[in-house]
Amino acid sequence: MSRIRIPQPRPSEITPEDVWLSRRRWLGQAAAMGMLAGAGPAALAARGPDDSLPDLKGRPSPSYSLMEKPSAWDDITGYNNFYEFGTDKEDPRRHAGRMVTEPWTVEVGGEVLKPRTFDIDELRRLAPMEERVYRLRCVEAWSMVIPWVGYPLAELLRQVQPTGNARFITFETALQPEVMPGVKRGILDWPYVEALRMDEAMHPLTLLVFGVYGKVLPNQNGAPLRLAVPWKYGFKSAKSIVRIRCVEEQPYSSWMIAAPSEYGFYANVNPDVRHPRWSQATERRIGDSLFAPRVKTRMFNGYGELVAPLYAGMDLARNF
Ligand SMILES: Nc1nc2c(c(=O)[nH]1)N[C@H]1C(S)=C(S)[C@@H](COP(=O)(O)O)O[C@H]1N2
Ligand SMILES: [Mo]
Repeated sequence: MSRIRIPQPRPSEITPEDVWLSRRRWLGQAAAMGMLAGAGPAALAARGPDDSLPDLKGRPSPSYSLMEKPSAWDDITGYNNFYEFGTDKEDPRRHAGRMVTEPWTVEVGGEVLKPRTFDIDELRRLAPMEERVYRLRCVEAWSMVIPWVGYPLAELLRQVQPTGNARFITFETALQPEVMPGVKRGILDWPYVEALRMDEAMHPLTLLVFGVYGKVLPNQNGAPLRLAVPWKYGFKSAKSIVRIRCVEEQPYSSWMIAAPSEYGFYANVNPDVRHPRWSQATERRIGDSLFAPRVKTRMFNGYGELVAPLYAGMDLARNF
């Protein structure tokens, strides 16, 4: 574990200049509208979070947050990709309520010194919860701004102590075919599996997420725990995780198996590398008016100052 060097950004490096600019502009607007009193992104939702969900608050983490207005609760929880429940954006909200999320355990093993199965309550108490506003950029060229609640995945990995052989890590997600109409229809090689390189998994931006907007995750967003890896296309951020394994060889993810020419192992957001069937140069911001211009997609989804060193010397067109 100590062999893995975790980049520790200085505060001045954390937020690119244009984000700082939008932060100042946004603060000005928010102050003018009297919105700052309530503080926290939850106070800014067009329509607030669902009161029936239990609270899960996190300490705001400004150094890792975009200072942009979060997308509406309704978009974040009503326009989803969770193929186990179907391929329409409305399917997850319609069907995911039937997923059983209690009891829930996560088995962590493979190349680790202390393999262990954690109960979800144990995981919720493992480290202090933070609230981080991240951009989620889907490979389908749309994006949202989401206030996640969680802590760095590195906190969990510290507990199990990856061995020197651990070069990659896989995330296997829930498989409940009786309540998952998408699983019955094929589509992907189930269970949904994603993977990262070990240094990506240990990076302080890689968040293990338990909540959104100050509430525990709704099922359609990957309850009870999922990843948020904000510099990569959204499909890398596996939902409803049940098993984590540290491994030696580069694994195959479900999407790589389904369409190897379209979905690579790295899947770093990159405006210069086309998906074979569409450009990745711009994105549609969910919630914008139909007449709003598309937004330019940024290298590493705007997180380049933090993560570009991970890929020094790599050809990112080949390693897409
Ligand atoms: N288990 C699982 N995880 C998944 C997916 C999925 O289909 N199944 N879809 C991925 C994709 S393509 C995206 S864009 C994000 C969407 O997360 P959200 O619906 O919470 O915005 O989840 C990712 N995680
Ligand atoms: Mo996606």
